[in-house]
Amino acid sequence: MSLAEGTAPGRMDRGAAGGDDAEMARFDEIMAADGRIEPTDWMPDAYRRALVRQISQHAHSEIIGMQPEGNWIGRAPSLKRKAILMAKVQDEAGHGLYLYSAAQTLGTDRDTMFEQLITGKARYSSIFNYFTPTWADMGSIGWLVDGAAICNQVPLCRASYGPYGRAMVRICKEESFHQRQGFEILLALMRGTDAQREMAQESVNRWYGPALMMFGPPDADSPNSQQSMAWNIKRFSNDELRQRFVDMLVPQAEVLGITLPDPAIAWNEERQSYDLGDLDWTEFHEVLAGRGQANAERIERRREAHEGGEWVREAARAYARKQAEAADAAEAQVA
Ligand code: BYC
Repeated sequence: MSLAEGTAPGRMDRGAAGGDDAEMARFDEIMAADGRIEPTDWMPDAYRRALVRQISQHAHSEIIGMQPEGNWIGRAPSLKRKAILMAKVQDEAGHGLYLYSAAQTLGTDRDTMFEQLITGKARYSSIFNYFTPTWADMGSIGWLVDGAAICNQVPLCRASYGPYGRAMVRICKEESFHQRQGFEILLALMRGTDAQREMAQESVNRWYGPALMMFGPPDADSPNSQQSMAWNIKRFSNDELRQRFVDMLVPQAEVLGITLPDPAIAWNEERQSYDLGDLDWTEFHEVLAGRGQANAERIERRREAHEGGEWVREAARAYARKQAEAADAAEAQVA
Protein backbone atom coordinates (compact mmCIF):
# COMPACT_ATOMS: atom_id res chain seq x y z
CA MET A 1 0.00 0.00 0.00
CA SER A 2 1.36 3.44 -0.79
CA LEU A 3 1.79 6.02 1.92
CA ALA A 4 -0.84 8.24 0.37
CA GLU A 5 -3.52 5.59 0.89
CA GLY A 6 -3.25 5.80 4.66
CA THR A 7 -5.73 7.50 6.92
CA ALA A 8 -5.66 7.51 10.66
CA PRO A 9 -8.19 8.07 13.44
CA GLY A 10 -8.19 11.73 14.33
CA ARG A 11 -6.97 12.86 10.97
CA MET A 12 -10.15 14.75 10.12
CA ASP A 13 -10.15 16.44 13.56
CA ARG A 14 -6.65 17.72 13.11
CA GLY A 15 -6.64 18.64 9.46
CA ALA A 16 -7.68 22.16 8.53
CA ALA A 17 -8.46 22.66 4.82
CA GLY A 18 -5.62 20.91 3.00
CA GLY A 19 -4.42 19.58 6.33
CA ASP A 20 -4.35 16.01 5.07
CA ASP A 21 -1.74 16.81 2.46
CA ALA A 22 0.21 18.82 4.98
CA GLU A 23 0.17 15.94 7.45
CA MET A 24 1.25 13.48 4.82
CA ALA A 25 4.05 15.81 3.73
CA ARG A 26 5.17 16.21 7.35
CA PHE A 27 5.20 12.42 7.82
CA ASP A 28 7.22 11.99 4.62
CA GLU A 29 9.65 14.67 5.80
CA ILE A 30 10.19 12.89 9.10
CA MET A 31 10.84 9.62 7.25
CA ALA A 32 13.26 11.27 4.82
CA ALA A 33 15.17 12.88 7.70
CA ASP A 34 15.24 9.53 9.54
CA GLY A 35 13.34 11.18 12.38
CA ARG A 36 10.88 9.78 14.88
CA ILE A 37 7.13 9.53 14.94
CA GLU A 38 5.57 9.86 18.38
CA PRO A 39 2.12 8.66 19.49
CA THR A 40 0.55 12.12 19.21
CA ASP A 41 1.88 12.66 15.65
CA TRP A 42 -0.31 12.00 12.68
CA MET A 43 0.61 8.81 10.84
CA PRO A 44 -0.89 6.90 7.92
CA ASP A 45 -3.13 4.00 8.84
CA ALA A 46 -0.94 1.50 7.03
CA TYR A 47 2.10 2.60 9.07
CA ARG A 48 0.08 2.24 12.28
CA ARG A 49 -1.12 -1.23 11.25
CA ALA A 50 2.40 -2.35 10.31
CA LEU A 51 3.65 -1.28 13.73
CA VAL A 52 0.82 -2.90 15.65
CA ARG A 53 1.38 -6.11 13.69
CA GLN A 54 5.11 -6.26 14.38
CA ILE A 55 5.09 -4.93 17.96
CA SER A 56 2.21 -7.14 19.12
CA GLN A 57 3.81 -10.22 17.52
CA HIS A 58 7.03 -9.30 19.24
CA ALA A 59 5.26 -8.88 22.61
CA HIS A 60 3.51 -12.23 22.21
CA SER A 61 6.87 -13.86 21.40
CA GLU A 62 8.34 -12.62 24.65
CA ILE A 63 5.38 -13.89 26.65
CA ILE A 64 5.18 -17.29 24.94
CA GLY A 65 8.99 -17.36 25.01
CA MET A 66 8.83 -17.71 28.80
CA GLN A 67 7.45 -21.24 28.51
CA PRO A 68 10.31 -23.26 26.98
CA GLU A 69 12.69 -21.96 29.64
CA GLY A 70 10.14 -21.89 32.44
CA ASN A 71 10.06 -25.63 31.89
CA TRP A 72 13.57 -25.85 33.37
CA ILE A 73 13.35 -23.51 36.36
CA GLY A 74 12.44 -26.34 38.72
CA ARG A 75 15.10 -28.63 37.27
CA ALA A 76 18.09 -26.30 36.85
CA PRO A 77 21.26 -28.13 37.93
CA SER A 78 22.26 -25.69 40.71
CA LEU A 79 20.88 -22.85 42.81
CA LYS A 80 22.97 -20.37 40.82
CA ARG A 81 21.65 -21.65 37.48
CA LYS A 82 18.12 -21.53 38.85
CA ALA A 83 18.47 -17.92 40.01
CA ILE A 84 19.90 -16.87 36.64
CA LEU A 85 17.17 -18.66 34.70
CA MET A 86 14.43 -17.15 36.84
CA ALA A 87 15.87 -13.68 36.28
CA LYS A 88 15.99 -14.28 32.54
CA VAL A 89 12.40 -15.49 32.34
CA GLN A 90 11.28 -12.50 34.39
CA ASP A 91 13.14 -10.21 31.98
CA GLU A 92 11.13 -11.75 29.15
CA ALA A 93 7.87 -10.98 30.96
CA GLY A 94 9.13 -7.40 31.31
CA HIS A 95 9.97 -7.21 27.59
CA GLY A 96 6.46 -8.38 26.76
CA LEU A 97 5.00 -5.66 28.96
CA TYR A 98 7.12 -2.85 27.47
CA LEU A 99 6.09 -4.01 24.03
CA TYR A 100 2.38 -4.29 24.84
CA SER A 101 2.63 -0.74 26.22
CA ALA A 102 4.28 0.44 22.99
CA ALA A 103 1.49 -1.20 20.95
CA GLN A 104 -1.13 0.40 23.20
CA THR A 105 0.19 3.87 22.30
CA LEU A 106 -1.00 3.07 18.77
CA GLY A 107 -4.57 2.62 19.96
CA THR A 108 -4.76 -1.17 20.31
CA ASP A 109 -5.81 -2.25 23.77
CA ARG A 110 -4.11 -4.98 25.71
CA ASP A 111 -7.22 -7.11 26.20
CA THR A 112 -7.64 -7.32 22.43
CA MET A 113 -4.03 -8.41 21.99
CA PHE A 114 -4.31 -11.02 24.76
CA GLU A 115 -7.52 -12.32 23.24
CA GLN A 116 -5.85 -12.66 19.83
CA LEU A 117 -3.02 -14.60 21.43
CA ILE A 118 -5.05 -17.07 23.47
CA THR A 119 -7.47 -17.76 20.65
CA GLY A 120 -4.55 -18.62 18.37
CA LYS A 121 -5.22 -15.73 15.97
CA ALA A 122 -2.00 -13.86 16.65
CA ARG A 123 1.45 -14.80 15.46
CA TYR A 124 4.45 -15.19 17.72
CA SER A 125 7.96 -16.30 16.86
CA SER A 126 8.20 -19.78 15.32
CA ILE A 127 11.14 -20.59 17.58
CA PHE A 128 8.99 -21.03 20.68
CA ASN A 129 7.13 -23.99 19.21
CA TYR A 130 10.01 -26.39 19.86
CA PHE A 131 10.36 -28.53 22.98
CA THR A 132 13.24 -28.22 25.45
CA PRO A 133 14.01 -31.82 26.47
CA THR A 134 17.55 -31.23 27.84
CA TRP A 135 19.33 -28.75 30.09
CA ALA A 136 21.64 -27.93 27.17
CA ASP A 137 18.57 -26.41 25.48
CA MET A 138 18.81 -23.55 28.01
CA GLY A 139 22.30 -22.93 26.65
CA SER A 140 21.16 -23.16 23.03
CA ILE A 141 18.23 -20.82 23.60
CA GLY A 142 20.51 -18.25 25.21
CA TRP A 143 23.31 -18.54 22.68
CA LEU A 144 21.31 -19.05 19.48
CA VAL A 145 17.80 -17.70 20.14
CA ASP A 146 18.84 -14.66 22.15
CA GLY A 147 21.83 -14.24 19.84
CA ALA A 148 19.46 -14.08 16.85
CA ALA A 149 17.20 -11.77 18.82
CA ILE A 150 20.08 -9.35 19.42
CA CYS A 151 21.06 -9.32 15.73
CA ASN A 152 17.46 -8.64 14.79
CA GLN A 153 16.67 -6.20 17.56
CA VAL A 154 19.69 -3.90 17.84
CA PRO A 155 18.70 -2.20 14.56
CA LEU A 156 15.13 -1.91 15.92
CA CYS A 157 16.47 0.51 18.57
CA ARG A 158 16.51 2.99 15.67
CA ALA A 159 12.97 2.16 14.56
CA SER A 160 11.10 5.25 13.41
CA TYR A 161 8.33 4.83 15.99
CA GLY A 162 9.61 6.38 19.22
CA PRO A 163 8.00 4.10 21.86
CA TYR A 164 9.13 0.97 20.00
CA GLY A 165 12.71 2.15 19.52
CA ARG A 166 13.01 3.23 23.15
CA ALA A 167 11.60 -0.07 24.44
CA MET A 168 14.13 -1.91 22.29
CA VAL A 169 17.11 -0.12 23.89
CA ARG A 170 16.39 -1.64 27.29
CA ILE A 171 15.39 -4.99 25.82
CA CYS A 172 18.66 -5.27 23.91
CA LYS A 173 20.73 -4.59 27.02
CA GLU A 174 18.99 -7.48 28.74
CA GLU A 175 19.25 -9.73 25.69
CA SER A 176 23.04 -9.32 25.77
CA PHE A 177 23.11 -10.80 29.26
CA HIS A 178 20.79 -13.58 28.10
CA GLN A 179 23.03 -14.47 25.22
CA ARG A 180 26.13 -14.57 27.40
CA GLN A 181 24.50 -16.77 30.00
CA GLY A 182 23.51 -19.23 27.25
CA PHE A 183 27.03 -19.24 25.83
CA GLU A 184 28.37 -19.85 29.33
CA ILE A 185 26.02 -22.80 29.92
CA LEU A 186 27.27 -24.40 26.71
CA LEU A 187 30.89 -23.60 27.57
CA ALA A 188 30.52 -25.31 30.96
CA LEU A 189 29.03 -28.38 29.27
CA MET A 190 31.75 -28.43 26.60
CA ARG A 191 34.38 -28.36 29.36
CA GLY A 192 32.63 -31.23 31.13
CA THR A 193 32.30 -34.93 30.43
CA ASP A 194 31.81 -36.61 27.05
CA ALA A 195 28.14 -37.03 27.85
CA GLN A 196 27.81 -33.29 28.57
CA ARG A 197 29.61 -32.40 25.33
CA GLU A 198 27.29 -34.69 23.41
CA MET A 199 24.28 -33.12 25.07
CA ALA A 200 25.46 -29.64 24.07
CA GLN A 201 26.16 -30.64 20.47
CA GLU A 202 22.85 -32.50 20.12
CA SER A 203 20.99 -29.48 21.41
CA VAL A 204 22.74 -27.06 19.03
CA ASN A 205 21.96 -29.47 16.18
CA ARG A 206 18.26 -29.06 16.96
CA TRP A 207 18.19 -25.27 17.56
CA TYR A 208 20.50 -23.96 14.85
CA GLY A 209 18.08 -24.16 11.89
CA PRO A 210 15.02 -22.88 13.77
CA ALA A 211 17.13 -20.00 15.18
CA LEU A 212 18.11 -18.95 11.66
CA MET A 213 14.45 -19.03 10.65
CA MET A 214 13.62 -16.50 13.37
CA PHE A 215 14.76 -13.81 10.91
CA GLY A 216 11.77 -14.62 8.72
CA PRO A 217 11.43 -16.01 5.20
CA PRO A 218 14.03 -15.34 2.50
CA ASP A 219 13.86 -11.79 1.17
CA ALA A 220 12.18 -12.89 -2.06
CA ASP A 221 9.29 -14.35 0.02
CA SER A 222 9.02 -11.58 2.59
CA PRO A 223 5.93 -9.51 1.76
CA ASN A 224 6.41 -6.95 4.53
CA SER A 225 10.13 -6.18 4.40
CA GLN A 226 10.22 -3.63 1.64
CA GLN A 227 7.56 -1.35 3.10
CA SER A 228 8.85 -1.77 6.65
CA MET A 229 12.30 -0.75 5.49
CA ALA A 230 10.91 2.23 3.58
CA TRP A 231 9.29 3.33 6.85
CA ASN A 232 12.51 2.83 8.83
CA ILE A 233 10.89 0.22 11.03
CA LYS A 234 13.18 -2.55 9.81
CA ARG A 235 16.68 -1.41 8.88
CA PHE A 236 17.99 -4.59 7.28
CA SER A 237 16.36 -7.38 5.31
CA ASN A 238 15.74 -10.85 6.75
CA ASP A 239 18.59 -12.40 4.73
CA GLU A 240 21.03 -9.61 5.62
CA LEU A 241 20.43 -10.18 9.33
CA ARG A 242 20.61 -13.95 8.97
CA GLN A 243 23.99 -13.57 7.29
CA ARG A 244 25.22 -11.26 10.02
CA PHE A 245 24.15 -13.80 12.61
CA VAL A 246 26.02 -16.69 10.99
CA ASP A 247 29.13 -14.53 10.61
CA MET A 248 28.93 -13.84 14.33
CA LEU A 249 28.25 -17.48 15.27
CA VAL A 250 31.08 -19.21 13.44
CA PRO A 251 33.95 -17.83 15.57
CA GLN A 252 31.90 -18.32 18.74
CA ALA A 253 31.25 -21.97 17.82
CA GLU A 254 35.01 -22.39 17.44
CA VAL A 255 35.57 -21.09 20.98
CA LEU A 256 32.93 -23.49 22.26
CA GLY A 257 34.27 -26.41 20.24
CA ILE A 258 30.79 -26.97 18.83
CA THR A 259 30.10 -27.84 15.19
CA LEU A 260 27.36 -25.83 13.52
CA PRO A 261 25.12 -28.40 11.80
CA ASP A 262 25.51 -27.03 8.28
CA PRO A 263 28.23 -28.67 6.18
CA ALA A 264 27.86 -25.90 3.60
CA ILE A 265 29.28 -23.26 5.95
CA ALA A 266 32.48 -21.99 4.32
CA TRP A 267 34.34 -18.69 4.29
CA ASN A 268 33.71 -16.73 1.12
CA GLU A 269 36.75 -14.54 0.51
CA GLU A 270 35.02 -12.46 -2.14
CA ARG A 271 32.02 -11.61 0.04
CA GLN A 272 34.09 -11.54 3.25
CA SER A 273 31.29 -13.58 4.78
CA TYR A 274 30.34 -17.20 5.37
CA ASP A 275 28.34 -19.13 2.79
CA LEU A 276 25.57 -21.21 4.30
CA GLY A 277 23.30 -24.03 3.21
CA ASP A 278 19.54 -24.02 2.62
CA LEU A 279 17.11 -24.08 5.49
CA ASP A 280 14.01 -26.26 5.72
CA TRP A 281 11.37 -23.67 4.85
CA THR A 282 8.67 -26.34 4.72
CA GLU A 283 9.19 -26.85 8.43
CA PHE A 284 8.97 -23.07 8.98
CA HIS A 285 5.63 -22.87 7.18
CA GLU A 286 4.31 -25.88 9.07
CA VAL A 287 5.17 -24.19 12.36
CA LEU A 288 3.56 -20.93 11.22
CA ALA A 289 0.44 -22.89 10.27
CA GLY A 290 0.19 -24.13 13.87
CA ARG A 291 1.61 -27.59 13.23
CA GLY A 292 4.91 -27.31 15.09
CA GLN A 293 5.90 -29.56 18.01
CA ALA A 294 4.49 -27.36 20.71
CA ASN A 295 2.05 -24.85 19.13
CA ALA A 296 -1.07 -26.30 20.76
CA GLU A 297 0.57 -26.71 24.16
CA ARG A 298 2.00 -23.16 24.17
CA ILE A 299 -1.40 -21.59 23.51
CA GLU A 300 -3.16 -23.86 25.98
CA ARG A 301 -0.68 -22.98 28.77
CA ARG A 302 -1.02 -19.29 27.94
CA ARG A 303 -4.81 -19.53 28.04
CA GLU A 304 -4.70 -21.31 31.41
CA ALA A 305 -2.31 -18.69 32.83
CA HIS A 306 -4.55 -15.89 31.56
CA GLU A 307 -7.66 -17.43 33.08
CA GLY A 308 -5.85 -18.25 36.30
CA GLY A 309 -4.80 -14.59 36.56
CA GLU A 310 -8.38 -13.29 36.41
CA TRP A 311 -8.49 -12.74 40.20
CA VAL A 312 -5.43 -10.48 39.99
CA ARG A 313 -7.01 -8.37 37.28
CA GLU A 314 -10.26 -8.22 39.26
CA ALA A 315 -8.35 -7.12 42.38
CA ALA A 316 -6.56 -4.40 40.38
CA ARG A 317 -9.88 -3.19 38.96
CA ALA A 318 -11.47 -3.13 42.44
CA TYR A 319 -8.48 -1.16 43.78
CA ALA A 320 -8.66 1.33 40.91
CA ARG A 321 -12.42 1.72 41.50
CA LYS A 322 -11.88 2.43 45.20
CA GLN A 323 -9.12 4.94 44.45
CA ALA A 324 -11.37 6.73 41.95
CA GLU A 325 -14.26 6.78 44.47
CA ALA A 326 -11.95 8.19 47.15
CA ALA A 327 -10.71 10.87 44.74
CA ASP A 328 -14.33 11.78 43.82
CA ALA A 329 -15.29 11.97 47.48
CA ALA A 330 -12.31 14.23 48.26
CA GLU A 331 -13.20 16.48 45.32
CA ALA A 332 -16.85 16.69 46.43
CA GLN A 333 -15.74 17.75 49.92
CA VAL A 334 -13.57 20.57 48.52
CA ALA A 335 -16.46 21.74 46.34
N1 BYC B 1 7.95 -16.65 13.36
O1 BYC B 1 7.22 -10.36 5.53
P1 BYC B 1 7.94 -11.01 6.63
C1 BYC B 1 12.88 -13.18 21.41
C2 BYC B 1 5.76 -14.01 9.60
S1 BYC B 1 11.39 -12.69 20.76
C3 BYC B 1 6.63 -16.43 13.14
O2 BYC B 1 9.41 -11.19 6.49
P2 BYC B 1 8.34 -9.05 8.71
C4 BYC B 1 12.97 -13.92 22.68
C5 BYC B 1 5.57 -12.51 9.58
O3 BYC B 1 5.02 -12.06 10.79
C6 BYC B 1 11.59 -12.98 19.03
N2 BYC B 1 6.20 -15.67 12.11
O4 BYC B 1 7.59 -10.26 8.01
C7 BYC B 1 11.91 -13.96 23.55
C8 BYC B 1 4.65 -12.36 8.40
O5 BYC B 1 3.32 -12.71 8.76
P3 BYC B 1 2.11 -11.61 8.84
C9 BYC B 1 10.61 -12.21 18.24
C10 BYC B 1 7.13 -15.12 11.30
O6 BYC B 1 7.48 -8.55 9.82
C11 BYC B 1 11.99 -14.74 24.71
C12 BYC B 1 5.13 -13.44 7.45
O7 BYC B 1 5.80 -14.39 8.24
N3 BYC B 1 11.27 -11.09 17.61
O8 BYC B 1 13.78 -12.98 20.73
O9 BYC B 1 8.82 -8.05 7.71
C13 BYC B 1 13.14 -15.49 24.95
C14 BYC B 1 6.06 -12.92 6.37
O10 BYC B 1 7.30 -12.44 6.95
C15 BYC B 1 8.50 -15.31 11.50
C16 BYC B 1 10.57 -10.17 16.98
O11 BYC B 1 9.36 -10.23 16.92
C17 BYC B 1 8.91 -16.11 12.58
N4 BYC B 1 10.20 -16.36 12.84
O12 BYC B 1 9.65 -9.73 9.34
C18 BYC B 1 14.20 -15.41 24.09
C19 BYC B 1 11.37 -9.03 16.40
N5 BYC B 1 9.17 -14.64 10.53
O13 BYC B 1 2.36 -10.74 10.03
C20 BYC B 1 14.13 -14.63 22.94
C21 BYC B 1 10.52 -8.02 15.68
C22 BYC B 1 8.24 -14.08 9.77
O14 BYC B 1 2.19 -10.81 7.56
N6 BYC B 1 9.99 -8.51 14.45
N7 BYC B 1 7.02 -14.38 10.21
O15 BYC B 1 0.89 -12.45 8.99
C23 BYC B 1 10.67 -8.49 13.28
O16 BYC B 1 11.80 -8.07 13.20
C24 BYC B 1 9.95 -8.95 12.04
O17 BYC B 1 8.57 -8.92 12.31
C25 BYC B 1 10.39 -10.37 11.56
C26 BYC B 1 9.54 -10.73 10.33
C27 BYC B 1 11.84 -10.33 11.16
C28 BYC B 1 10.15 -11.41 12.64
